[in-house]
Amino acid sequence: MKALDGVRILDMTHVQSGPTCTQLLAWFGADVIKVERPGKGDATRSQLRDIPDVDSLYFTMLNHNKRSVTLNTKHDDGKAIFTRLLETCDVIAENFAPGALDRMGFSWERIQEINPRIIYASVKGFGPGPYEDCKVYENVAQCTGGGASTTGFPDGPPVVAGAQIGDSGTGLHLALGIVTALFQREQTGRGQRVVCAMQDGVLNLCRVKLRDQQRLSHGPLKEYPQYPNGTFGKATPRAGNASGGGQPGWIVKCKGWETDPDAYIYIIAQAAAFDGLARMIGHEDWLEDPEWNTPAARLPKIDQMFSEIERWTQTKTKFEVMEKLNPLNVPCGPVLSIKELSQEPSLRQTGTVVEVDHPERGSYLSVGNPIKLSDSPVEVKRSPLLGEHTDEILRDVLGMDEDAIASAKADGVV
Ligand code: CAO
Repeated sequence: MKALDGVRILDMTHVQSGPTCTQLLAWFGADVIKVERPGKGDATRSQLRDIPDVDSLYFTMLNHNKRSVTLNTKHDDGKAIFTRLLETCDVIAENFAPGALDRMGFSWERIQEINPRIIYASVKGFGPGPYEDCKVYENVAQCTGGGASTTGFPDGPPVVAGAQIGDSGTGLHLALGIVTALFQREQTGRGQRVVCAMQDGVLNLCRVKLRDQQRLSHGPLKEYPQYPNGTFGKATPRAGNASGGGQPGWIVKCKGWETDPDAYIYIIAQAAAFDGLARMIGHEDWLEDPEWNTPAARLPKIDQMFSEIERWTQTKTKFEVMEKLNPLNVPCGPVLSIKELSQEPSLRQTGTVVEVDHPERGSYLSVGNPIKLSDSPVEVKRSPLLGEHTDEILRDVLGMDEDAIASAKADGVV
C-alpha cells in the first residue's frame, strides 16, 4: 500500500506551485483528479512547447500520476458536477488568482456546507494585507519574499535563484499543510482551510537572512564578504557565495573553467580541517604563521585565502578536487550542471531522476519524488492527456450513466 491510499484530491491547480504539491501527494498514493477547462486545460500544456501539439515538458513534469477530467465550472451543470466531486473528495487544492473559486460560487462557507470533512488548500501570492489581490509568479515571489535582495554579489543588482523556491517551495509547504490537516481530521472529523502565501514561503526559506538583519544592529556580519574591508548598509546585504554559516566558504575555479561554465567547486575552509587544506594547496607555511594559523587572523584575508586555494584548484578538475579534499574532511561540492545531474547514475538508481514514457512525446526525463518513504513505494506514471479520464471519473466516481455523460458532453460542460 501507499501512504495516502484512500485519499482523494480534487485538483484545481495550474502552472507550477499548486501542481508540484498535488503531484507529491499523488506519488504518496492519493487519487488526484485534475479538473481542467474543456478544450484548453492547464495553460502550461501549451507553454514552452518543444514539440508541436504535444503537451509541454512544463506540464508533463509537474502532473505525473494524476487523472484529468475536463469540466466547465462556470456552467450551471458544471457546478452541479463540481459539487458532487466536492462531496466525494477529501481535499480540494487550487492556486487561482485570489477570489476565483468564490466567483464560481464556491466560497469556503459553501464548500464546508457541501462537505464538512473537506480540506480546502490554496496557494496565493500574498497573505492578507496590501497585496492580497495581486497575481504572482515565481520571480515576483522571490523578489517580494527576500530571496532576490539577498542573492547576488555585493556590487551587483538583486538576482533570482534558479531553484523555484517561490513555486515548488510553496507547493511543498502546502503539501505539508494538507497532510497535517488530514491528520488533525482523524481527531476532529472536520476539514479546515489551508493557505500558503508564496511571499511567506520564500521568507521562510530566507529565515537566516532575517537572523542576519537583527544581528546587523549589533555589529558587522563577520562571515559576509563586506567584512572587514567593505561597508554594511541598513539591510541584510547580498553575500555573493559566502557560506552564510559560521565557516568561510566560496566558489573557486577548477581546471577547464575558461571553456566550461560549470568547472567550479564550492569549498568550505572550516577551522577543524584547515591544516590539511593548507598542506594540500602547498601552504604548510601558514600552519606556523600567526598571520594565518587562527580563524580570527585569517578573517580579514578570506579573499586572499581563497585566491591561494583557487591557484591549486585550477590545476585539477572539480572531481579531482573532491577526491583530494573529502578524505581531509574539507566540505566541498562540485558545481554540477543540469546535464551532469541528468546523467548521474546514482540519481537514476534512487528514482530522483526518472525516465518516463509518454504516448505523444515518447520518452523524457523528469525529477521523481525526492522524499523517500521506506514503506510507500513510488511509481512515476506519465501525466494525463487533457480530459483522458473524464468518462471514467463521471462514471466510476460520480455514478453518472452514459446518457448523462453524453448530454454533459453535448452541452460543452465536459
Ligand atoms: N472552468 C471554468 N473556468 C475556469 C476553470 C474551469 N475548469 N478553471 C479555471 N477557470 C477560470 C477561473 O475561474 C478564472 O476565472 P475568473 O478570472 O473569471 O475568476 C480564470 O479561469 C483564470 O484564473 P487565474 O486568474 O488564476 O489565471 P491567470 O492565468 O490570469 O493567472 C496566476 C495565473 C498564476 C498569476 C494566478 O492564478 C495566481 O496569481 N495564482 C496564485 C499564485 C500562484 O499560484 N502563482 C504561481 C504560479 S506558477 O509560477
